[in-house]
Amino acid sequence: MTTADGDGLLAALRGIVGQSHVLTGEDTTGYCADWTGRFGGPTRAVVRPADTAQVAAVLRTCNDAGVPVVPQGGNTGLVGGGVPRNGELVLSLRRLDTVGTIDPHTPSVTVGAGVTAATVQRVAAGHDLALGVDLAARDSATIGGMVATNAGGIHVVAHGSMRQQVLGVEAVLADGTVVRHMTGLAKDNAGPDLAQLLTGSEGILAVITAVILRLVPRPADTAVALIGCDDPTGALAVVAAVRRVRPLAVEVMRAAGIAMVAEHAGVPVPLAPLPAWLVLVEVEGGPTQLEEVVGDRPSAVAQDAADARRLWQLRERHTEAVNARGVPVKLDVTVPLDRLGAFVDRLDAIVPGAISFGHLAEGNLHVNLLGEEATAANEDAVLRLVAEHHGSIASEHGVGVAKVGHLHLTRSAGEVDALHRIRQAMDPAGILNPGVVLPVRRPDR
Ligand code: 2HG
Ligand code: ZN
Repeated sequence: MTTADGDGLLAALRGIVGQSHVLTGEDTTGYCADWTGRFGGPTRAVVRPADTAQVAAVLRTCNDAGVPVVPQGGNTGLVGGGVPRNGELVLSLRRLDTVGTIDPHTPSVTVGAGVTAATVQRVAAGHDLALGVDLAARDSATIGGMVATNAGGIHVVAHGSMRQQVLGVEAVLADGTVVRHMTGLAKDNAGPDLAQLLTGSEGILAVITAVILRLVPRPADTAVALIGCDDPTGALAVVAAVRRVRPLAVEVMRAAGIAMVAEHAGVPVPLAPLPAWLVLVEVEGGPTQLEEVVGDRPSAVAQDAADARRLWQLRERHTEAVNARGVPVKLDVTVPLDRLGAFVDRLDAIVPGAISFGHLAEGNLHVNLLGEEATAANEDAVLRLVAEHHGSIASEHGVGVAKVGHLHLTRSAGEVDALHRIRQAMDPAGILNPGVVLPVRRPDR
């Protein structure tokens, strides 16, 4: 059997995963574009393995044939790291959806890469536990993709990003070698940590097939409030106040974004007049926990669960409201909190129409450029502004293909070179997600 030609390759892949799990032509549509419509391209085929052994066989076959592969989870990424660009094979991990039993002692669960965040939350809730990371795309985002991109979301202030949740990993290298470290031990320092190396590696070092996730206690009660502020300084005062209780989420929005969501989704805004800055806080405990946080600021404190959901919708429906206005340029950045005000002043001068919102406690702003402002020149100007303010150009969505050209603003030449060397060692033929995170290096380098 030769796999160098397309037909031979597809026949070999069908032999591994079965006829119906190698998709071609129109059947690949849902796998070829990202959620915003900004990134994507054709694929020669989408391959849907059922288990780790099949992932290994698919990768071995592709490696031998020199065929590039894009690993894909729930396809909720926003930087073009999980969709084909130029005919690459898509390796969909969604069928790896096994959920193991929960370990109640070191609260944790073993899951396949294709299990969604919402499924883990549901299973964990049955044991009064929760996954420490939660995000708006919970119903589609898969654990493999969330680990591969080190997803953050709304509870980072309480539990950290995916990096802090990973206790073990199973992955397949480009040549089909399966590597496992699935002890799930709370302490385990026997050498460099493979799980941490792969967390945030965006599919360029290996394909994650399973992980052990730490689980956190599920809070018995939570309280939610929307708080109005005049400016970033006022918003940061809320962050300082909420850190004195037990914060679960500290989210920021601005008047233009809230007005856009209210109009798009028909969600009522409980504050009038609309403040320039709005902070949505969720804390552990009852509404009394919020008294000092709210102080005498304009606020709406949720009276019941339905109220809380409505307030959260104002935040979580930003992404779809932005999308309804056209294809955005999304800039997911971190700015040190002590420079947030200065950064925002300059940002507003460069892109006055931008919709920015995000995870305030970490200084993570999602700057969405729309319409005439969605240009490469504005993207470049904003990312340079972030670097000038000592921030990161990739906060929680990853580098993908979107920010490869700007990586040098955040990572030193020495770091980038080290990453190239690690990649070269783990995937010598360079078949895994070429062009993502790092620019493609020619073989003679
Ligand atoms: C969020 O926090 C997501 O809602 C998406 O990270 C951000 O749409 C965006 O720009
Ligand atoms: Zn976010």
